[in-house]
Amino acid sequence: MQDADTPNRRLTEAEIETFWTDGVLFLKDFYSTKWVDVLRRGLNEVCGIDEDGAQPEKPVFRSDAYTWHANDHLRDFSLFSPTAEIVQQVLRSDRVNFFCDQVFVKQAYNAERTPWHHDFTFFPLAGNQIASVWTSVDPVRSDESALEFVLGSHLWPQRFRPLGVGGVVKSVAQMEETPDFSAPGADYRIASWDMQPGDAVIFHALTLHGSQGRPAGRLNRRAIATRWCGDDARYAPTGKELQVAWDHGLAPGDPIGGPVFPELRPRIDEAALAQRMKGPVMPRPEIVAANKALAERFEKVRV
Ligand SMILES: O=C(O)CCC(=O)C(=O)O
Repeated sequence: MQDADTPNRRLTEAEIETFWTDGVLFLKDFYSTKWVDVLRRGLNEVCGIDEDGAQPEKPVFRSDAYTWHANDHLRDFSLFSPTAEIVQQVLRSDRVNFFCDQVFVKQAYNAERTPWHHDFTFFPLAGNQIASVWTSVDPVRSDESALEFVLGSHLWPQRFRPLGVGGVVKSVAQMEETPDFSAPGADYRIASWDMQPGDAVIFHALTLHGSQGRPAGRLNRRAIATRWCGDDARYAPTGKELQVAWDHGLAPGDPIGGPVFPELRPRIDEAALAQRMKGPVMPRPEIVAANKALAERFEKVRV
């Protein structure tokens, strides 16, 4: 199996401290053009985008998770780019497991905002060493379609209600509604960066974030977030969070690991990845059906 690429430099202690103080760290020129290219191909394939073709008449906001199981470009980007190693540094973790990828493609002229949220309440996970790395293969500006972060919010005690497509609540726990942190008069420290392809942001799973829409006249914004677990992360499902349709064999409280959430640091778990390296691994239909039934059952008990 190939080795993962090494990051172009080590993070300084001050940068790692910034991550733990602000909940987010901007990484200029983190991905080489090789990885931007691999990612662009993967996102185009997964989202059916033809770069030379006409823009869609009805622009959409596409969000798909766990695409690395079926798409080889996104598998390679997730497993073999320098991401796991930078996560290991930031999380000050011995071990790093890949949890999943999630693609976020705002097609041209899609003015839809990604609402403020923190990822933690969407994940079937517990722990403090959980982070995401977000990057876009298209330039983004801080005043449109780049992610915006509420600095320091990962240290707040609140857990805000996770809302999925159509306003469906993605948790069974009682949680408060997320305020509009960018409303006029709201007084929060909000940070966002103009980003070029290759730039990335790494942020804590509890850091509140969102993004503005892609205004008319700009092309697609093709982005991905890869999600990562460090030493203290545990599997902690309640039934409604980002569901997993692959057989991972984990029980609540188990450390993250195995073929679905492979360990990549300190070394790549080759045995766990053997099947995926042979070819796509599709979701198990019976697990998809069981997840759907579980979510519907919870839907009836609205929180
Ligand atoms: O790209 C976006 O608009 C949203 C990304 C996001 O919320 C995330 O990565 O958690």
